[in-house]
Amino acid sequence: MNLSLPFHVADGMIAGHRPMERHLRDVAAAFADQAAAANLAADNPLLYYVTMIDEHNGVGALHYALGVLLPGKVGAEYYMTKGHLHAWRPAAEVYIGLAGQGMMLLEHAETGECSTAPLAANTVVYVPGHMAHRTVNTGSEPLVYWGILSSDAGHDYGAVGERNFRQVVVEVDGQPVVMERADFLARLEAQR
Ligand code: S6P
Ligand code: ZN
Repeated sequence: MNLSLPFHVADGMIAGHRPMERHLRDVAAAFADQAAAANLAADNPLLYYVTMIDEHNGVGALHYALGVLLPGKVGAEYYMTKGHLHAWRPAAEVYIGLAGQGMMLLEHAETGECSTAPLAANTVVYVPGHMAHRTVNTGSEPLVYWGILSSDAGHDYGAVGERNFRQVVVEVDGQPVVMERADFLARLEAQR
């Protein structure tokens, strides 16, 4: 049993473990600007990779994952993760930022209440249970972070896949801005 694992902040790799990669086409449906996503589909750039350590299981055990979200945008919307709820809704999670600059979008599964939290080097974020969570890279360097959660949490991508998040993080005049998706879509429509 591995109780100690060396990892490298510089590239977000854990020795002896192969990360799971997500490319644009895996996440394309989540981006508001579908025309911009379609333009990038042929290149299908890598958006992020995650190494999940899920070898410890049972009551009280923890899973933990090292994520690397690359810098970039689809239209004006920053690169982001698919986002998910935990299958066991009450399960919370702690994110520890190691490098880069970004934020998390949080949205309550039942009440729809939205909040944002900065996630960056030297920042820790507590994600309460019942909150869908998505990571967004608003900087120019890779955003590297640990996520630590109960081994019983599980990942549920279904609800987020259907509803998406109510808010988007987009670049306006060179700055990251959190906006209602509906307002951003109206802006896009007005520009066409
Ligand atoms: C695991 C933790 C993260 C995410 C990673 C990718 O519970 O929340 O490691 O898996 O940020 O996001 P997603 O939504 O594609 O799993
Ligand atoms: Zn999670």
